[in-house]
Amino acid sequence: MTLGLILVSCSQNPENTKQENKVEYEIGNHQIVVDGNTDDWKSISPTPVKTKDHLWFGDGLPEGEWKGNTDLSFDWKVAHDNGKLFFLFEVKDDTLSNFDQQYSWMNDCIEIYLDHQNIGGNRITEIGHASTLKDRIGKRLRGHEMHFLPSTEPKVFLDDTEQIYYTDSEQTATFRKQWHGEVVTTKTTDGYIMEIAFAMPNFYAQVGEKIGIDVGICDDDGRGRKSLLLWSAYKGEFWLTMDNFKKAVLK
Ligand SMILES: [Ca+2]
Ligand SMILES: [Ca+2]
Repeated sequence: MTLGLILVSCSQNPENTKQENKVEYEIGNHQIVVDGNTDDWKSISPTPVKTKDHLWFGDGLPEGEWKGNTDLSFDWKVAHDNGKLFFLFEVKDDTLSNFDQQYSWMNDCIEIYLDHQNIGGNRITEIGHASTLKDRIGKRLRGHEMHFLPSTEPKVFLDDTEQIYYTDSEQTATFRKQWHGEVVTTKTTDGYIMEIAFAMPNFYAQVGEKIGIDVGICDDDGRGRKSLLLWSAYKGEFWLTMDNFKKAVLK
C-alpha cells in the first residue's frame, strides 16, 4: 500500500483545513437507477476488495475466522449524479446473516465512511478506544460512518453520534426522507448485491469536489461478526480518525 506515505503529513491536520494530498481515486458522473438491476453500472470498472490483506483485526476479531474470498469478499463501484452519490456492492458471502445481532456491525453489514469536506482528523471529539458507545452521542465533528444491512428490507444507520447503532433502531426513514436515500438488496447464489444512493444534507456531489472515503463489509455467518474487510486495509481505529480514508475526486 502506498497509503502510509500520505497519512503522516495529515495526522496533525488542524480543524477545518482542506487537505491537499494526493487523489487516489476518481468518481465519475453516471446516470444510475437504484432498482437492483446492475446493467447501468457496466461501464464502470469494479474496485475489488479481496484477500486477507484487507482484513481488520481490531475489536477482538480473530485472524483465522476468514475462510477465503467465498466466505467474504466484494467488488464495489461508486458514481455521482445530480448531487447524489451512488454505490454498488457485489458481495460474496457464503452464509447470510439472520440480522438478529444487537448492533448493526455485528451482522452482515456494508459500511461507508465519508469525509465529504476532505478535512481528515478525528470524526468524533474526545473519543478513544476505551470510550463507551453512549460517549459518542452528540460529539460528531465531521464526516459520517454509515451502515447498510442487506436484509430483505434493507436497514440504514446514518449517524452513530445521534443514536447507538442498535440493529432494531434503524434510521432508514430519515435516510429516505432527509437524504433522499435509496437502497435495494438483491440476494445472489453466492452472496448479495446492494445498490445505495443518497444526497448528503451538507454536500452536493458535483464535478471537482474532493472527498475522503473508505468502505468495508462485516461478515456474520450466524454467530455475530467474525471478519471485516476494509478497502483501505488500514489496521487502526478507522471509525475514529478520517486521516486514513482514501482521497477521491468527482469527475
Ligand atoms: Ca461468510
Ligand atoms: Ca455472512
